[in-house]
Amino acid sequence: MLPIPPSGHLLVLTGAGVSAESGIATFRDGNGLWENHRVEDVASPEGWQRDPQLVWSFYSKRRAAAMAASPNPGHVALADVERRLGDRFLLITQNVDGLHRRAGSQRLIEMHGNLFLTRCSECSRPPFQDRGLFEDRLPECEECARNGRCALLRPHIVWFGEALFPGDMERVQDFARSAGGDRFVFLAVGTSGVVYPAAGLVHLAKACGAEAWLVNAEPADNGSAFDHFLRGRSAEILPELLGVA
Ligand code: BV8
Repeated sequence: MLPIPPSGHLLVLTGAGVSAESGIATFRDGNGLWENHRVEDVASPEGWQRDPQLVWSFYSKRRAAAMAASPNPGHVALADVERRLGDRFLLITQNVDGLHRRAGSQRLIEMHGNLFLTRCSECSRPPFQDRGLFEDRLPECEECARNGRCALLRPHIVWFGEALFPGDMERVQDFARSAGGDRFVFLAVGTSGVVYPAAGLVHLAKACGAEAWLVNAEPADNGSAFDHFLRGRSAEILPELLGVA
């Protein structure tokens, strides 16, 4: 089990590997390719400008896959330990599939957005819940249409080359700084450690006194920054590691 005494803090970062055992493909499974497109090309403002229908097809397929998936024991274990630690726990995920929330996680930051939120690419209307599938048509903003403008709706996702949502990283920094006094554990699970700023969080946590653990099926790009590495499947390791088996 992770050494988290009653007064300790736990900061968790998850990546696509946590959802793999729910049947959701990871980014590097196909060597970062999706239907022969580089993910970075589809999940980017340039890709959106170049071919918005391809982008909506990419996200529609992932929406459908996420709707058909269920949380696995790794997601459930993280929701359970949150109930035990309360405000001494924070989960930040790179995943956009919504499975942490469906497993019951509430102290959760979806740093790269969520597949089931859509927003206007032009106006400032807030993102809204959307389970639509747009494989062969492009959704348009009704509010812009009412004002005589034509604007496309887009997934509320942080694409490569886009800034994270305001406040998300600050919330993580505040948590890490508040955690530094007592036993503070940083746990990264199911991530290749390739994408920034997520892959830099281990350095932030360690600068605040954290002991860093990595649970992953293979060594990660930023693996040398961790104090402990448990190689294996998150759905199997997390329940035992978090003492909720
Ligand atoms: C920004 C939404 C600045 C899309 C995503 C060069 C060097 C360093 C950085 C950069 C660089 N060039 C560009 C950058 C910046 C760039 C970046 O990091 N690029 C990478 C490719 C080098 N970052 C950005 O652009 C970020 N923004 O920097 O903004 C800025 C500031 C101000 C103003 C303007 C701009 C934004 C990054 C966000 C991109 N969006 N997601 C979508 O999901 O459709 S990232 C995308 O990759 C997903 O969120 C995914 O989660 C994430 C990371 O991948 P992983 O989660 O780690 O998944 P992966 O498949 O790689 O690995 C899975 C791991 O699990 C594997 O290791 C596998 O072994 C393991 N595994 C598998 N099964 C299991 C398992 N482990 C345990 N159990 C299992 N069962």
